[in-house]
Amino acid sequence: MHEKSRLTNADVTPRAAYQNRRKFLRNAGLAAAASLAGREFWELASPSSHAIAGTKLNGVSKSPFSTTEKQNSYDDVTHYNNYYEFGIDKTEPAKNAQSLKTYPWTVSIEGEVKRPRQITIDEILKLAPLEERIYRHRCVEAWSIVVPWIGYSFSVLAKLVEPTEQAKYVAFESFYDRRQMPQATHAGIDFPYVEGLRLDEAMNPLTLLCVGMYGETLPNQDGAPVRMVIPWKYGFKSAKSLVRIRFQNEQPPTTWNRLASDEYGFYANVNPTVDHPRWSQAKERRLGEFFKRETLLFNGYSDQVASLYTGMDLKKYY
Ligand SMILES: Nc1nc2c(c(=O)[nH]1)N[C@H]1C(S)=C(S)[C@@H](COP(=O)(O)O)O[C@H]1N2
Ligand SMILES: [Mo]
Repeated sequence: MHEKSRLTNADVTPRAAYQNRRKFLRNAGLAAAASLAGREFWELASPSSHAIAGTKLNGVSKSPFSTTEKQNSYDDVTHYNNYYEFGIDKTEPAKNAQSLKTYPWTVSIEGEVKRPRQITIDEILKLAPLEERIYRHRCVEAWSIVVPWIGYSFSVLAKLVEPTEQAKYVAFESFYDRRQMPQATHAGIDFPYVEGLRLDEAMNPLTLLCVGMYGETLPNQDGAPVRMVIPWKYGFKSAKSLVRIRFQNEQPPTTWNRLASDEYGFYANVNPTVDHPRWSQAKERRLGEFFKRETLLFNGYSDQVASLYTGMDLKKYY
């Protein structure tokens, strides 16, 4: 991954100003909406505006999987992002992703399943009770954050479509549209962004189908309207803005592995003893903290996931 840039919020619209503007637009009514740009028109005209970024999610329960560690601020998590389709600088997605049209939205679930289907974001939001999962998130670039994500176990979705005996892996594909993502051509990687998991990894209860954070639907820069969160793996495994989920027999190609297979493996489990060729993975910097902290095997989730890798040489399957 490219060198990380320093965090500066100076040229990003403060959240309060952004929300006030939206409130004003909502109150301005439909007559005015006709003259507005596409996304804002949708916010006003759509009967299901609960699917729009930054909308409060109700009935969210707590989860025993949550950490009690101090959460990062909403501002940290929404202004220090990796979302290369919207630029490679950490501050760019907060600005550029606002143009992403996240409603209506459909995810195609296909491949080795008995019931392939298209599922809308409205259906995804209602498929299971929403849980808050406060997870550690560790980027391969050696920074980390603690985020109160919202969603439910990916296994819920998998059971809905009934994987066949042939399904051994799950491939995830992010949305890609050059017109909505003009910065993507400068990223130096091929889009759409693709990722994958072994089926048993995908079915682990920690693997989260994520629709929100901090009590609200996902901000665009964090992968609205639906993304993966796999907390024991490096952040790049958690694909944003999903449009396709494919169950299959073969191990799927993954974006960073395709680009540099010696640097980014398929498994990408957080492991302080397996260094990235260009930097050590032994320590990490929690955003907002000065001193580095030790990185934990499987990002501290060994109890839940170590058994998935019994008998595997983690230096070989990195
Ligand atoms: N489609 C897509 N998904 C992506 C990325 C990306 O560039 N494009 N970056 C990954 C990386 S490297 C990280 S660390 C996390 C960052 O998620 P966050 O910005 O919500 O913290 O998203 C992951 N998912
Ligand atoms: Mo990352």
